[in-house]
Amino acid sequence: MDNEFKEDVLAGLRLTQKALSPKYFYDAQGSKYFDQICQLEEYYPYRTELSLLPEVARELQDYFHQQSVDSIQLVEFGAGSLHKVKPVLQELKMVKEFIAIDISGAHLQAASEELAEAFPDLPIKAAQGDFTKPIELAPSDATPMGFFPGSTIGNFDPGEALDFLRNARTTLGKDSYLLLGVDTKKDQQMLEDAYDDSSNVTARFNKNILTRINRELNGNFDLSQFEHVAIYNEELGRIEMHLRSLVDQQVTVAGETFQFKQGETIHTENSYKYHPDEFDELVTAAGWKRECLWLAPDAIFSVMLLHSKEDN
Ligand code: AVI
Repeated sequence: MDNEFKEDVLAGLRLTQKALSPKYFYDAQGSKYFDQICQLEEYYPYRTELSLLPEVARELQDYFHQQSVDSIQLVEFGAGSLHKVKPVLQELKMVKEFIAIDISGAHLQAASEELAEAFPDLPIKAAQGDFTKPIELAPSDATPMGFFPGSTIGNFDPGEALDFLRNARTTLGKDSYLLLGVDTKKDQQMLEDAYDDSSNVTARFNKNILTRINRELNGNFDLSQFEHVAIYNEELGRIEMHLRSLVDQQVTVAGETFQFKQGETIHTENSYKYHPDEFDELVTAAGWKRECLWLAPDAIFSVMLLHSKEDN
């Protein structure tokens, strides 16, 4: 992991448009900052999706009854803190087992133990793994349903999102379902405020990647010489986060020196926003079919149920 982090960071800083992968935001401090972001007034996706989920789960219960599905094997991808699955489990009584997959094993283990206290009768399994690749699930008689909330799919480029959807179909198999949270296109100011909040929590979250590089890769980034930038790229339909150098400067990481011009940026994250119909093109191309769509008031967030009917 250390070596992969080092190679990825060095390769990213050698690019003409310097870039770092957003997956490296989430060290212990970065995960804490992300939890703080979720509590911000400006960051609407977290609370909006959370308030939609009880209704979604109640309607799913009726939908599955109509489909004669009476038991579900629920599989959460990139499970993290397991906040979003609680309202689903509370309402969707036909879930017979829950499997949480995440790259960070330690965080997931603690969250699963807490979940087990709230749902003592539910078999819960925490599996450490890269959920973006196909995974072998333990055989089950229950109908598999994947769960990928939070619009984390928006942090993938459309090509990567398509790969994720295809791989999820392979993992979940024939006649499976996928419940997805997808953030929508909306007023530009609302989007930019969500990623550049007035308390500067997102700025600290973004800059923390430099602190991590300093600590783990013997870097000497001076955080006061970089500013957080979040802009909506309308053409590509995505929020872009960058760290912009305030001066001409040079920075050393793992013994290699990098030059920065004043105003030059490191691109740290994309967060794509999709109209439901636009997202449907990815869904169809990946072999899924959208069965249900839930929109929050003013269509500021969407949750959708996908179904794969045919064999993979
Ligand atoms: C995790 N992911 C869905 C968040 C998002 O909204 O793209 C990450 C984030 N970045 C800045 N604020 C939140």
